[in-house]
Amino acid sequence: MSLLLPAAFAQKGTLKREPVSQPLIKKQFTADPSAHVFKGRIFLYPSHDIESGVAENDNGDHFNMKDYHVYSMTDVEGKVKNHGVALSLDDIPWAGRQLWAPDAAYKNGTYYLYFPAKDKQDIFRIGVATSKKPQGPFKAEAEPIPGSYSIDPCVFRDANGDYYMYFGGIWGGQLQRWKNNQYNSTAPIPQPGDTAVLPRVAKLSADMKSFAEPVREVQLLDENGKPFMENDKEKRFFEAAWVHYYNGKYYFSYSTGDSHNICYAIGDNPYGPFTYKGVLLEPVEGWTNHHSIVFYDGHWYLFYHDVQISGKTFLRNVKVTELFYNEDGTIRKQNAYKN
Ligand code: FUB
Repeated sequence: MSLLLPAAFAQKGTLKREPVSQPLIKKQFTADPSAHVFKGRIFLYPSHDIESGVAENDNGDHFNMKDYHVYSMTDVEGKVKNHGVALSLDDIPWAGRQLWAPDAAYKNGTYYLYFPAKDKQDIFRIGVATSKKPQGPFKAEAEPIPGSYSIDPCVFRDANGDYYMYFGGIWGGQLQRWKNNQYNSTAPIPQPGDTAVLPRVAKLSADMKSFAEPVREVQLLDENGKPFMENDKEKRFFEAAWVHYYNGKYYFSYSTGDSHNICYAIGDNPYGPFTYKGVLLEPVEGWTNHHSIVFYDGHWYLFYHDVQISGKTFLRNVKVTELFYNEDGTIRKQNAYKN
């Protein structure tokens, strides 16, 4: 099979240090990997990065993705299967542009793909599409999820069968424009001295296609139980929420965006409060840092991305490394590079 990538991209290695792991997928650019175990396999729901010719800016307009592919594997060191196009922008009636980081969930024989896209008014909304197979193809609903906004949905299934969607991202993700679930197109990006913008959460309704309750802020607190300020750039929420459960606790992890960490906080229930515990993945090569955490075959894995293949911040490649906990439930910090 011929390589889909131009040879220059496939050969260019830009990392200044040696990475701990190699790209999982080399024939397409992939990012924001949401991993789930379905039917005994790891399924990956990544963004599909492309070179669209849009100039880079702080709004992220250059992340101009037009479809999703789903991947799966039985072994993190084995073959990764590309299941082909799972959903295209052209098949989403309400969407205008920019298919950003998706997630997936399963309930009662149906698989759900959740995805952010700008609507025809250029406002980010979150859509849902369904399939009888984890790899799709998925059929999008005619409208976005009512009351949804911003980017980076993460759907978490609690042990009692309730599902929660976490979402939000500041700057180009537009989260700063939403206060009390009302939109203000002129709201500025957060400034030093402002209280940090909080991620959002809502329980999903039984049909998985709407919110069962008003969207609320996720309470994210610093080590001293205080809200983060925008000045706390190394620790405050920016985008890329992910929630997992380990040993009786809920772990809320996220990217700090312009300081490029993946941090995590621990809470006692799906709404939090979540108290900051530290960095779990240090900055990777490239501007964005976005991850997921999944338990498979007796091991915990951290999926993430960097730009090892292309050297370009909007042409990323997905990777995986094992994740380890300390005895007290904290997570051992991952360095994406060998020391
Ligand atoms: O892939 C587009 C955006 O970049 C994602 O939605 C963010 O989390 C960042 O990774």
